[in-house]
Amino acid sequence: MGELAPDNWHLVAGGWWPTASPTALSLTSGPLYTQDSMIDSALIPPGLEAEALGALASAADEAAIEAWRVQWLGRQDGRLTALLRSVKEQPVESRAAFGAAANELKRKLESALADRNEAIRKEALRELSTSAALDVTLPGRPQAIGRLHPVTQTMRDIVKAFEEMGFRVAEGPEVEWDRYNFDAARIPEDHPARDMWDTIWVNTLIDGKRSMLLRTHTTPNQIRVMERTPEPPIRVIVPGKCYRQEATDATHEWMLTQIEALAVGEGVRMSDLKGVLYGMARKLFGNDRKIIFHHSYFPFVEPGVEMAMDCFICRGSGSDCRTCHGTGWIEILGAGMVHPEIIDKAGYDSSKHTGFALGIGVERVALLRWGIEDIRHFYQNDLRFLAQF
Ligand code: FA5
Repeated sequence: MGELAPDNWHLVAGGWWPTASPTALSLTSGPLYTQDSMIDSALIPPGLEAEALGALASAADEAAIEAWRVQWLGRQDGRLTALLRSVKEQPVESRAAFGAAANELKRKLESALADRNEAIRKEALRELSTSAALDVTLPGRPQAIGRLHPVTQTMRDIVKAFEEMGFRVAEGPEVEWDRYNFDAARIPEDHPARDMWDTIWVNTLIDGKRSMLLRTHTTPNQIRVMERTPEPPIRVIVPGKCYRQEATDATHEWMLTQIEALAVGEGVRMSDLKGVLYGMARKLFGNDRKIIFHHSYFPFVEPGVEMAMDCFICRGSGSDCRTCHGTGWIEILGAGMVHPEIIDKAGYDSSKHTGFALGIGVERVALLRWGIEDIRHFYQNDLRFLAQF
């Protein structure tokens, strides 16, 4: 379109439109009129359709197409919208024909817009598949789904077994005071029993003394729980990590997980302790595994026992099995009746209240469950090992 108005046309919404004069309608037709168009060029400015379609064809991306849509079909200021609005200004005798022609043009432009959008989308996909050498028809890569560490799984199963027997769960600190880890458990300084736990100390002196350590067992939580409980009954378990300066081997790690269990009340007996241990073992291993109790010494219980299960590697035969060190058994926990002195120190009356306590090694239980021959696999973070559980 030129700057000067052709005869009988006026400027509407950025384009030239026939004037409302009936004579004008018969006078307009021109070189821009497209042969295949069904749109009457006597009513709609010649070249308008060609101009719109030409602009659409040269819109090369989604943003340009959107700009075109707003310019031509936009509800507010679209050129075609303005054309349609101008229908009511047309003389009555040509109004219907004008409206039909304008609507026909609108339909054409909308259809051309849809085609152009589709063409651009296909072109983008084609480009992506060649330029990025991406085969969009390939199935997606499966996502690796994480899972709980086998020691965590085992810990949760033991906790659940105890919860089903009426125990509640408590927590205690991993960095512990000497007096909870040892003194309150009847292991004073220079007591030979301290050698049973090769301790990792925190390098902080209080009154010139090492007083803080990484707890060597979960037993200090027996004391912490009793301190917080004015009156028995108590039925509690305390799971958590412990640390020892160990020379590691197939069944010993320097970091281990224990679950402490404590039951205090009137008339609690050794047979209750054995009942709880059999209950737990049956839940975790079924009825087939063999269990053995040995007498053992722990300063905080009297009497004390250790519970072991038949070795899954040598099937209990011993010989030169490196997992059970030839004994045929793998020890999984220490236990016993809470020492009366500890009951009394907690403010209870040991002539009335008795209790049992036990400390399970969770990694050992996990070894037995899955027949793993070396405890050190657990913390080497080798996914080929961990992904099996
Ligand atoms: C104790 O730690 C006592 N506190 C247990 C106890 C609690 C006895 C309450 C009586 C009453 P012991 O050092 O034996 O005991 O350890 C208990 C269990 O932890 C062992 O049976 C074993 O299963 C596990 N365990 C001990 N040391 C290690 C280690 N280095 N690596 C892996 N597991 C271990």
